[in-house]
Amino acid sequence: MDLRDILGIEYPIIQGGMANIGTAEFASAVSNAGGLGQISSGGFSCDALRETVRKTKELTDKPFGFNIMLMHPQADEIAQMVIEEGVKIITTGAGNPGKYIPAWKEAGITVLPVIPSVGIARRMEKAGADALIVEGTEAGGHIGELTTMALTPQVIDAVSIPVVAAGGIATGRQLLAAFALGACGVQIGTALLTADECPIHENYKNAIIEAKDTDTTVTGRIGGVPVRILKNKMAREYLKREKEGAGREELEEFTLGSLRKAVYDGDTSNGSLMAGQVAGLVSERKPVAEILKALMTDCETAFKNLNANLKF
Ligand code: TUI
Repeated sequence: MDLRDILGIEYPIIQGGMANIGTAEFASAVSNAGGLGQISSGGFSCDALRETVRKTKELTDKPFGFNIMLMHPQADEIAQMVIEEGVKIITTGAGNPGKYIPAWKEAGITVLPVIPSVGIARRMEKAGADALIVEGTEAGGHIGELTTMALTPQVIDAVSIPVVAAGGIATGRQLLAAFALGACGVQIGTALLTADECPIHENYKNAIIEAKDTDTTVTGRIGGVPVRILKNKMAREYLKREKEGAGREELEEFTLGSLRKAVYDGDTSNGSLMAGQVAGLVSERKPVAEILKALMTDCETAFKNLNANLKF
């Protein structure tokens, strides 16, 4: 099944639901460019998100998604609000959306949980998910243990619903690789952070552009929730607190508060600059439409090169 047919979009590319970043303006820019833009719930109140849904509908007549971050303190209210506002596509992250799926399906919503392992994939299929987004540990933000390369084919073998690959995808070559693994499309985040329409602070964009392959680290592996961010003073401070035995709640608050500092204030020392391992591949500022187009044309070129070079 082609992701374009499942979601009614031009390119098989979903914008990841990045906390504090998926505004009406950004999500609609991605949708207007032919991908699936997504409103992100992380960092916003339920009331603000209701307005965001209404505004996004004004800014695009194309399909768009709504990502529910399940650790959101208002997750229950948001899960109901999206039904009331007529959202058509929901993705979820950072938890198990099983209890909400029956009501969403009743409302005719297409549901794509983001999952980090085969066990959760199986549970989501049973719960009625329409497709899955398999996210590898290369991704930015809250992550699981397995890589996209290892996880994607194992989930595809375990379920019979379509699978989208996420984590570690920023180029046409990686898009092709995702298709080679059996995915029907991709979700990208880091590759969109430097887009002209992306609402993060210029300093955050510059940090992504300057990042090299080894510049991300994972906080929260010991005492909190694992989150991939760019290495900086904040990351060192977090890892130190974690080693000293800080509690999960303190660490979570530390991360989410710091994300705001990165996104809004451009504080690259004390902010939590969530980014995937592909930050080292992201080196240009471009409009969203150019990023998506380049992914597709580079994927096609890579495919032709494969045909020319791969002999059996
Ligand atoms: O959710 C994400 N990425 C995120 S959420 C986020 S906001 C945040 N900031 C600080 C701390 C915590 C959250 C930033 N980035 N990606 C999808 C994702 N989902 N990754 C991992 C999971 C996941 C984990 C456990 C999905 C399901 C799950 O199920 C556990 C269960 O209940 O069985």
